[in-house]
Amino acid sequence: MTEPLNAIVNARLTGRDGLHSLTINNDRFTEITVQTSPVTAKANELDAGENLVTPAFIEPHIHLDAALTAGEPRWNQSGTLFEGIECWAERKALLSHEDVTNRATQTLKLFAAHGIQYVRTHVDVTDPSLTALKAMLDVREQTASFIDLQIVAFPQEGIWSFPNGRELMEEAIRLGADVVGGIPHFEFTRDYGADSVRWLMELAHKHDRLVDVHCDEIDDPESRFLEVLAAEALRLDYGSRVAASHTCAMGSYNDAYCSRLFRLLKKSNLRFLSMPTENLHLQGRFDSYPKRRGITRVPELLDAGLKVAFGQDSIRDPWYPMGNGNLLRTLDVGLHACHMLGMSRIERSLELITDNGAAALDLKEYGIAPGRPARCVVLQGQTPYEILLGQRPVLASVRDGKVLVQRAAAQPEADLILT
Ligand code: 17E
Ligand code: FE2
Repeated sequence: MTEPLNAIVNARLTGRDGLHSLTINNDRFTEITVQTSPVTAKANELDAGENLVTPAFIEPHIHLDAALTAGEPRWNQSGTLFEGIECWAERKALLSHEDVTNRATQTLKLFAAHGIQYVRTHVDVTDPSLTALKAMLDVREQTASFIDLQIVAFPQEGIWSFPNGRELMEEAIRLGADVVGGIPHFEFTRDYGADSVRWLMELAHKHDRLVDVHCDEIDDPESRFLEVLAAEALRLDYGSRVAASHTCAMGSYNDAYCSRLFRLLKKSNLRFLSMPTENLHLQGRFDSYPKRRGITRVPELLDAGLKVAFGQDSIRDPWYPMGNGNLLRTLDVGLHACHMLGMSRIERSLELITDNGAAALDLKEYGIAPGRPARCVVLQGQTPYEILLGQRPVLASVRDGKVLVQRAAAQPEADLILT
């Protein structure tokens, strides 16, 4: 580990003009001062090189227990969510503690190399041995120096539709899961789905846990569990602690229903997580043409004042064979898929992988401000537009005043020999 930094100099910050110095003391930012001109970095100062510096990236939705298992024991050929769940059930039967800890740790290191310092992972608890959950609790401890990890007790095969589903969820919470999950659209019936949402909200409320439900990840416009989740969040005054993940069906709802729904969503103040690369791949599979994108109404939710963040969901697993840990790639695809390449959207787009993720994860001490933990990333570019165009990996990731990751600037143009 390197010496602690005293400052980061020559930094651009979103929403402020000019260059800034961020001073650091005892792992925390102490002051942000405007520079009149670029300065030479002194010993124990990091030179941001006039690039944009943002809070550390957040991966708000990933399945680390399944990461890096694509093709084992077979490939998902149809590309549907449902075949993915079948492939995963076969792979799940082969899990061991080391298998899960190795793949999860490898993936978290890849994320850290891309400036991610906060991760929420779903872990399948529809397994009587809870092997993956127990392994992930160890991973949470072993990787704490470089990642803050939240663990969701995720019932992949249902709470109502899997033997002892409720007991397994309760046991996962007892063992130390941070977040209560759910999957109402996969339960056998609508009643099971709605009952499971009401039950999981009570469980979370009783044990003072966060909530993150895989909600309506299907192109069926009749899949309306989001309204149940939002109504429960409102009733329990719990909205800022509840995230609705995927909500793909909202891309298929009619506008009249959405108009009614949005009134409730605003009142309940739920958080939203959208996984654009994943759902472009998994959804629309039962359509001929025109084919739906299968992505929730991201710009409309943002314009309604709700917090939406993007996540990767998968990294080379039974649902999605791609993924490289670079959230800028996810952001780029998401902005395309959601018709969000207007410049005013691009300028605010980094919020989708930083501040909005912090709201979804209910992080208490996030952001670049005096008194907050000195955690940030130095990006390759001066503006969000430049950063999106390049999608180059972070130049540095700083955690609690120490440099966690540093790499040389990529200059692809310099490698080109034009004749
Ligand atoms: N499980 C699920 O239900 N949905 C997904 N998108 C993934 C796992 C990756
Ligand atoms: Fe997911």
